[in-house]
Amino acid sequence: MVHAVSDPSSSARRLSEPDPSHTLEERVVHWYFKQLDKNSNGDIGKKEMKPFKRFLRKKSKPRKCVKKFVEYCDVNNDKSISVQELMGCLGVTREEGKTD
Ligand SMILES: [Ca+2]
Ligand SMILES: [Ca+2]
Repeated sequence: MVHAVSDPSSSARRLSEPDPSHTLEERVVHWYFKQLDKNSNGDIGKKEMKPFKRFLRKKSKPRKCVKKFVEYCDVNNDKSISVQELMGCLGVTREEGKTD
């Protein structure tokens, strides 16, 4: 008897496996981004930023810093935060050859 060579478990597992090239921080930011991006359009808009601001307020003492922080995050000034911008402002960037 000849068996068909197929292993459904291996292909199913591949999807759920995290990308090994991503650092833990990157995965956390990606996860956090997904939580904030309620309409899944790949950007954190003004309304979606509210929980993030709340989180920042807990972390930082002077309130005006929160506004500055979001402005600082929004590199291209489109009033929404992309996952790259979020990673950048949280310090989770992998710029090769940059030691600072
Ligand atoms: Ca969104
Ligand atoms: Ca932006």
